[in-house]
Amino acid sequence: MTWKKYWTDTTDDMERPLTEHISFDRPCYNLRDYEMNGGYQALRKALTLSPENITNIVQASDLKGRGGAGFNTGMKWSFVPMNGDYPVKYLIANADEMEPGTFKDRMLMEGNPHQLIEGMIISAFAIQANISYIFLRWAYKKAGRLLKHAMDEAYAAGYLGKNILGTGYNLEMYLHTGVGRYICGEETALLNALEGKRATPRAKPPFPQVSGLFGKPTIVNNVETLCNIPHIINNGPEWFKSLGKGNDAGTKIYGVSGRVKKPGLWELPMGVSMRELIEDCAGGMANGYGFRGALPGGASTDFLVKEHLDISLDFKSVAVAGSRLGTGTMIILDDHTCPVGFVHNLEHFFAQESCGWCTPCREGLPWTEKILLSIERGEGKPEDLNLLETHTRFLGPGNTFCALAPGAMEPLQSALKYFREDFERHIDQKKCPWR
Ligand code: L3W
Repeated sequence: MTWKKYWTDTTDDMERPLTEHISFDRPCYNLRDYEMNGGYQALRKALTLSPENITNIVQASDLKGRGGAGFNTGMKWSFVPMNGDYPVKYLIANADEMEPGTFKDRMLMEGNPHQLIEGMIISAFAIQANISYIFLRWAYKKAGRLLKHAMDEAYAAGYLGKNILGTGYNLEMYLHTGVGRYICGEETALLNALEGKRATPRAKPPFPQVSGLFGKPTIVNNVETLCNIPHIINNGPEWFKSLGKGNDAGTKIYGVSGRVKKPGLWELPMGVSMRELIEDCAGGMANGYGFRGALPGGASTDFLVKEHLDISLDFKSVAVAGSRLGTGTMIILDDHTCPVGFVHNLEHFFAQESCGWCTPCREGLPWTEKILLSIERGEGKPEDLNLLETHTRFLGPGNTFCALAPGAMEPLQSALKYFREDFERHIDQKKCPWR
């Protein structure tokens, strides 16, 4: 599958800074194309500003992390000690995109690799890091080739390496490919993997901003987050805020997958409604299929259902509705798909991807998966539903080392809430009603 099939170019005149130059006809792979479109002007401007000034601009823009958690980017940068006691610091692009249903960062890296590189150089300058890494998902081979080519071009043009554009600022950039584990998307597991250790999460605090890679101050940001930085520097924080519709600033690359007419990715104002995304962009449900629910931000978020169709897809509104915006790439549950089988499939993924470090996650996820499989096969018992609910609490926030298991419990706990009668029918009829 290639993202191109799933990307729809819309024709209205809305500003789409992240994808403006991502086009099938005229790809923006090379430095020359990128510069012709105004590329690296933001870096030139940033290098005339003080690092603190850049952090303040980013903080004022209200850019929030696009990897799933929505933490304020400028605030995160502001935690990095800048008093000269830490000469070694690192900037890392988290390109380990493995959240089910999520392929937005792949489009950004394959469609316009220099945009990420420019965002990284500005971000590294803001925290005065001299070493940066792109931690790339192993399966993203094409993105890897294009990024490597773009990095070589950036080195040759003096945007990377020693004495960047004659300013005295030095930055090395390395492309590091993971080996295909979901847990490496968790920032501290990523740091361990990069150090050559087993990819298990670390306790937080200390946060990576003060003690990260090799114990040095480190910023880890998602690809989409970093791609926004050149545009914020070029156009200012007020412009960025004006792009958003509701509670949040900027645009967002939203996605829809599942049985809709046109699955895809779209760059839209932060805060479009779920209805606009599903009906206007994705063309509504495929013929013969009805909408039952959606996981708004990849698999590790709670279901939203019909009554939520008019909510804004911003961090706060989705949280008020009982879920999380996550990565903003929605997976639709249709009325021909068994919700128990759907959730079992997700829990199978999470159980397989548990790093095994903490007991609740290592033991609880396979147990959860087993119960769901027995219900799906018609072998479930009435008391299994209470047991599953107990699991959602024991594997919930505060009981595990990282967000993997609590995230895995989100689709389950909300399925038990919204589709409970489906679970009960499996148990009563001793078979899956969809088979
Ligand atoms: C300093 C504090 N820093 C938080 C920083 C922290 C990190 C960022 C977010 O998980 C979620 C997860 C997935 N002082 C701080 C602080 N920070 N408090 O802010 O941290 P956190 O802990 O809120 O989230 P996280 O552990 O990074 C991210 C969910 O996103 N997800 C997305 C997954 C996406 C992929 C992918 O393929 N790209 O895997 C989907 O829903 O489940 O809950 O930098 O250091 N007091």
